[in-house]
Amino acid sequence: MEYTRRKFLQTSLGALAGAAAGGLWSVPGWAAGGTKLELTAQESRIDLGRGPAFNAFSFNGQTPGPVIRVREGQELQVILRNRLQRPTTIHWHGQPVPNAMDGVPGVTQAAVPPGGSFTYRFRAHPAGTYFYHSHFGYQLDQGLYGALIVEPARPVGGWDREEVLLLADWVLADGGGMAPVPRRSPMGGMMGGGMMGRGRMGGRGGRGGWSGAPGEPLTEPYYQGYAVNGRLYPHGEPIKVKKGDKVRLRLINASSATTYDLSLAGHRLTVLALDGQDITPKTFDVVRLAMGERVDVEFTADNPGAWLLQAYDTGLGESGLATAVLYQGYEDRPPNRPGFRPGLSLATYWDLAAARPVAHPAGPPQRWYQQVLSGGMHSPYWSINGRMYPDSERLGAAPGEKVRLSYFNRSMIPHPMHLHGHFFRIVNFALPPERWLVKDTAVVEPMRRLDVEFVADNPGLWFHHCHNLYHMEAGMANLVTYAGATPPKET
Ligand SMILES: [Cu+2]
Repeated sequence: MEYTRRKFLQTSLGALAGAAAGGLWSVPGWAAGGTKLELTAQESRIDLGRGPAFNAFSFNGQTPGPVIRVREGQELQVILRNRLQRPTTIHWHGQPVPNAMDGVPGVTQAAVPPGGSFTYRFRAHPAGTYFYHSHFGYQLDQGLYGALIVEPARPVGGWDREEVLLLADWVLADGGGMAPVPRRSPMGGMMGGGMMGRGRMGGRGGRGGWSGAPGEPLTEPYYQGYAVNGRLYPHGEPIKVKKGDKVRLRLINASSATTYDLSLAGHRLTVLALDGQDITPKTFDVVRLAMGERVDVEFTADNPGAWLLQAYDTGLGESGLATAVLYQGYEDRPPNRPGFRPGLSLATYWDLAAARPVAHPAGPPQRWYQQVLSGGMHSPYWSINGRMYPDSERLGAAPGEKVRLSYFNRSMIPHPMHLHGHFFRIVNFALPPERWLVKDTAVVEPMRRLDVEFVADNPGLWFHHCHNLYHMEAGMANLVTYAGATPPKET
């Protein structure tokens, strides 16, 4: 998805002149004013460019679905039409939408039945990089997701081009992530995990082969490909640059069970934003994205050549996640791979701070919940405080209260914990609270503790869960509740 500064100016001028934005954003169904569109969830033939084509799910016939771009403060209206043979919903990951628009079946709405439709309506706020995805069953691992970009109310320039890169793990078989393919054993959770070690330790495809007893949750599959914007390397669109260009990449990890450590050969990456929220820019060799996280980075095209932006350890070359960055005059050269070697700098939460002071109430929290994350050993189930959704606890909050969650990861793999409807701050005693990172998804590393705090400012019943889809479906979820909030009646 190419998006140049010139195009941006044209669009801004067009909007000033009151012209329809249709066409400029490459969003089918985009109406005048740029706030209304339709997303049809349907079964589609998926061709990632390599490997067999197979049947999985799409929005409007494409996976990822169309990039939705909206201006901060504008109302976004999306009509979801369900042409699947099972229920579905859409969740607006990271956007603090009104509770009824949050898209969690059985919590904020009744799932949209086959043949049915539902209109999502909310004011896009705040600006940043987000995504949307089905929150029903395993549909996230079957192709139902797309990018949601909220442009700042006042345009911020400074980039010659901008690319949205949506990263996804794939099983190349009918049904996608639900296909009857070899899966990691629950013990595999001990070994493989979400980041380093994946692929290499697992062995692709052949080994493992665990399939649960009937009625037990699925464990994660051995993925067969890692796509950037729905294409496997080298079949994707390369990023074409000219010497001197300043390039912004909006990286979105829509994967169900894969964390990426990304590096761009010949360049370093300057991190601009995490989960859509600006940070004080800082430059690294490697940038990590867990499931559900978004990272905005920029680089200056000052090293002409053909280069790969690549994820470590999803496999090298054609088996891994990669996309080419080609300078003018180097379009036909084979791209150089990044050298993953000891001593590279890796962006962690502890190296980064909010770009501007963001008010955070001082003093002790009014509510403080311990959240012990465990499971995966000899069992396909995952839990918080030993309980599995829907039989999990409810974390009560009242409007205006400051709530702290202390995560203790008592397992050997990381869990990217995601809270709906709110941003939280990552507690970091090395920084004053107003500079703590503002995020909606935070990775709790194996056998470690991580604390977050949020202000209860969006009443409702909110899902809180691990964004590894297979952990979520295996119980690792609970609810934040405000007094009086009740789930919708199932139809
Ligand atoms: Cu998890």
